[in-house]
Formats: sequence, structure tokens, C-alpha cells
Amino acid sequence: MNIGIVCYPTFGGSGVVATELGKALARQNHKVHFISYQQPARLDFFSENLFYHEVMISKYPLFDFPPYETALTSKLVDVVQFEKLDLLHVHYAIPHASAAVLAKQILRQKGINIPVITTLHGTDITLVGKDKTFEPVVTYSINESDIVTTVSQSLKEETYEHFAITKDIAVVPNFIDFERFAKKKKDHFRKAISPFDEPIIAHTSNFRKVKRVEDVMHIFGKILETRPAKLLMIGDGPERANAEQLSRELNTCDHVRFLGKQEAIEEILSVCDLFLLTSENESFGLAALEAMACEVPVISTNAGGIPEVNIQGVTGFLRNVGDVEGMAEDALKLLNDPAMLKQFKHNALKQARNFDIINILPQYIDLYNQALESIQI
Ligand code: GMT
Repeated sequence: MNIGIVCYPTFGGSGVVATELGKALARQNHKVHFISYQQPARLDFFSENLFYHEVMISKYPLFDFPPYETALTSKLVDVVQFEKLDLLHVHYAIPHASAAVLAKQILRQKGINIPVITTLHGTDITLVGKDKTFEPVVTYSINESDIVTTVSQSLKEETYEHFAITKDIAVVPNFIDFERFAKKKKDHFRKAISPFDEPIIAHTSNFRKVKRVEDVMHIFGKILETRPAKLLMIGDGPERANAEQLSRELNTCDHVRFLGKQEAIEEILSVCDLFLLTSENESFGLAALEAMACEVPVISTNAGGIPEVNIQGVTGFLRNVGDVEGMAEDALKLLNDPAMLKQFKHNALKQARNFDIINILPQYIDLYNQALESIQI
């Protein structure tokens, strides 16, 4: 197949899922064309089956707000025609689904019928999508897509609850590539972070409000009151400065390292013992799955789709959003019981294997075939 993938080029979240999906499709000899405003973060190598088309926006002085959606739509029309794409798979509703639906309508006038597969990732529904500013366009774009998928059952239910959706939604969970995400031997790195073999706790995110990174800092503060430990904060975003300040106020700085954005997250996760995910909302929690693939159990909230990934009492523990005391208590329960921690590490890997890309990729390919069949009828 000749597949167009539209995504955000950023580290983490929907951009990573889209890029990893495209790479896996390319390995199976499909041609994959990425269309975005910047080279996707994990697309930094050459493959004969991978292509990148950059969306350029005119800087005309009239445009206080550069019309990205219009530029993207035009680019899609151009790439579909010139590269003879079979389908468009767009990740994140705004503005990717709406641009693809408009491109589809323009192409129909040119005698080209291109199916659009839209994957909803979370905040496009749970935060921004519900906003009145976007809601009518999001609803229309979902209903006009040929196939719609969500990354969890929870996100599917939330989409039906908040939007007037007339289409079936297929759940295709996020996935992990075990060729990359597997525990690696990094003893020297572990020793550098934790010289006295203190347990290492990690948090990865884009440090947006929804992640509640202040809860991570408080939980870690409570752990330190009871026993030694180290905390690695991976990623960057608007709440990082507040988290650093809080670490000073809680007097935990000597045991916390803010690592910023990291390429080789799997190497860092490989030396960790516990992962904290305190999000207020999380449609899936890919960061938790990546940790689990590296044999790291998860202390998390029970928001959104997280319980579909992190299993209570098996791969970690879950508490209500904001229950800092409870999450600290659970973390200590695991850290203070080496046998239980070892069992949970084993369970985490086992559960992560259910999301192996080898099992998830065929689900997307089936949906692509369905979309192609539907336009031939
Ligand atoms: O987590 C974020 O803020 C980024 C966001 C995105 O769209 O890039 O992530 C969402 O998509 C990920 C991939 O499907 C999911 O694993 C995340 O749970 C989801 N984030 C939220 O729902 C907050």
C-alpha cells in the first residue's frame, strides 16, 4: 500500500505512535509518506520506503494566524495526486482530520476517491475537542472519516458521550516495539544515578498541566521522608519550572534530576524500579507502557484508559486523581518489599507484551483494507 500519515512531529504521544506505526509499515514493504510541518522526532534515518513531505505556510503579513489547516489541506491534495496514495491515516482530530476530510472532498471533484482513517488520541477529544471553539468541526470530521479508531475503550466511550457520532469506532490500542523497548544492561548509568543502590523512580511527560507533575514531586517527597530513593524527571514543558521550584521547597533537589527531552528513553527506563503517572486525564498512557516494557511497574491514577494498561495489584497500583498520600503509600509498599517488586517487574513486562506491535499492526492493516474496499463499492 501507498500510505499517507499525518501527525504532529513532536516527542511523545500521538506523534510517536504515528511515526512508529509508519516505520513498522515500511518494514513490511508498504510505502509510507509522512506529512507534517516538521520532520517527526523519531524519523531521523533513511529508509527506501519512508518519505517526508513538509507543509510550508505563507508568511503573508495579513495572516496574524498562519492558516496551517489550509496549507495542510492543499499539501494533502498535492501529495495524494502526485504520489498516488491509496489512503490517508491522520492522527489527532485537530486539525488533521478536518484537513483530510476537506482534501478528500476536493479530490473527489478531481475523480479521486481517497479513504480517510482518523485515529483519536486523547486530548483532541477530552480537552480541546470538547471546547465549543472546535466541537462542530471535530464532530463533522469524525463522522466524515471512512474509519475512526481510538487508542482505548475509555476514549471510545468518552467520544460517544461528548460528540454526536454516527460512525462505528474501532479500538486499536497503542503498541510497543520490543526491538527497541526492552530492558538494557546499563549498570554504569545506574551507579552514577544511585551510588548506594537506592531505588530509582521515573516520570516521563510533556509537563503539561494535565500530567499533574506537582503530584509527582509531592509523592517523591513523601517517599523520601521514609526511605532513600532517586527521581528522574524526563521530558520538558510548561510545568517544568514549577516542578523544579517545588523540589527546592520540599528539599528533595539532591535526589531529583530533571533530564529534559531524551531520545533513548528505553536506556533510562532500564535502570528504573518504579514509574509514576499522576495524570488528571490520560486516554492510554503510552509512557506507562514504555516503562512496563522495560520491566518497570507503575504507580498511577485511574484516569481514562490507564486501567486498560496498568493492572491494579499486578503491574502496579492505581488511585484517584490527586490522591498523593495513597500513591506514596503504594510506592512504598512496593519499594519496601523486594519480592513483590520483583514479581511486579515480571508482571509489567508480561502485560506490556499484550501490546506488542506485532499484534497491533495487523489490526490497522485490516482497517486499511476495509477502508479501501468501502470506496470500491
Ligand atoms: O499526553 C499528551 O499530552 C500528548 C498526547 C498526544 O496527543 O500527543 O497524548 C495522548 O496520546 C497518546 C498516544 O495515543 C496517549 O498515550 C496519551 O494518553 C494521550 N494523552 C492524554 O490523553 C492526556
